[in-house]
Amino acid sequence: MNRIGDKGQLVIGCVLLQTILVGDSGVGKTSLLVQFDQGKFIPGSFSATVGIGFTNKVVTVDNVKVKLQIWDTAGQERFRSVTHAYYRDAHALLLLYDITSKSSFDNIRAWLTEIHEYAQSDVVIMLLGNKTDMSSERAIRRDEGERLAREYSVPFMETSAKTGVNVELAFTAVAKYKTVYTQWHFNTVHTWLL
Ligand SMILES: Nc1nc2c(ncn2[C@@H]2O[C@H](COP(=O)(O)OP(=O)(O)OP(=O)(O)O)[C@@H](O)[C@H]2O)c(=O)[nH]1
Ligand SMILES: [Mg+2]
Repeated sequence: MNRIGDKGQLVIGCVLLQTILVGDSGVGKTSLLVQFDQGKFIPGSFSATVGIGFTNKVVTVDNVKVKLQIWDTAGQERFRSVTHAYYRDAHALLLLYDITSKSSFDNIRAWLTEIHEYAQSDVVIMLLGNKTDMSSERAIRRDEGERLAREYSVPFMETSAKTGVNVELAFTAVAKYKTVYTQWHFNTVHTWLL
């Protein structure tokens, strides 16, 4: 899938990036994906994901087309064994907590233990504190999220699936971290199929 990039360079190939959304039930994984995919937020009653769902979305990162195949997992404990099966093939992982829920933040360490057990060692992990629009109910300060992310050497962002703040940025950031490319020739970018 070769094409000419916007700076006139030849772009070769297309990268497939398998990305997985994980975190406690109710933190906003499905909402984040809907906001990223369709640019909308559906308010109202919470409908927990059953099993797993997936969405494809193509983003362009530094002139490289990246096809994100995003798996939206169920946070509920009873679906955990289904989710484990998907960790192994994931290149990138978005781990969410809800800034208004201390328990969802406290559970991040357990999620990271699980990730290290089941995922590939080179998986790119990004920690996201979601629901920043609910500032009056905030239970976890931004710097607490930053500190935890630093402890595990993972990038961190606060997002809102409702307003869309940082949603696109979070997905393109993981694509950027994981997209492998080299300046192959003076004006040629070469990409690998992951
Ligand atoms: N205000 C606000 N509400 C949100 C946000 N993200 C999600 N919600 C709400 O939080 C509830 C749970 O959101 P979901 O996206 O279904 O949560 P989930 O993480 O997919 O939950 P499981 O599928 O059970 O794992 C819903 O009522 C959403 O409307 C956000 O950024 N801001
Ligand atoms: Mg869900």
